[in-house]
Amino acid sequence: MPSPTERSLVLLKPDAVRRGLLGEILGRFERKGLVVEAMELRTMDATLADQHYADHVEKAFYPPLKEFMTSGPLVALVLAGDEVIEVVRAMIGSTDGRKAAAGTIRGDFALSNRENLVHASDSPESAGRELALWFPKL
Ligand code: FUP
Repeated sequence: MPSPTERSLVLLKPDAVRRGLLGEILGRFERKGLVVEAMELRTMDATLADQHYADHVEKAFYPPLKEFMTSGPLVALVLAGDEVIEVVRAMIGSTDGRKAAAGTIRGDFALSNRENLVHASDSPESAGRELALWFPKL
């Protein structure tokens, strides 16, 4: 039996929506060969922010992060493909857009450690948790 295709929870953050970069970012994932299994424009509320960033709620950077993430609509995606979690993490680059490698999404389009355009699950465990949070019916 082949193993089921892996899934990742990806968010195109409010800065990506405001800056008109949805097509650019989504196009990169599509051209890579990843499959969009679900896609929804929605605004994160405070409760969802605290759940999504459960590991970060106590950190000093969390209040402004929460403010940013709830500041407007974002696009929540389920992407599927072979080793999609690792593949998407490589495509988005490191957290700080100023340090992210050229050729990555953050490296090419972000200049901030907070407004960095994309979230993507970083492990199978976080993908499972985040997919259940954002797309409980899937
Ligand atoms: P990443 O997995 O690359 O999104 O990064 P983290 O899980 O470490 O951080 C989650 C989000 O917190 C980042 F996308 C941006 C924000 N953040 C800050 O605002 N300041 C920091 O110093 C670190 C992270």
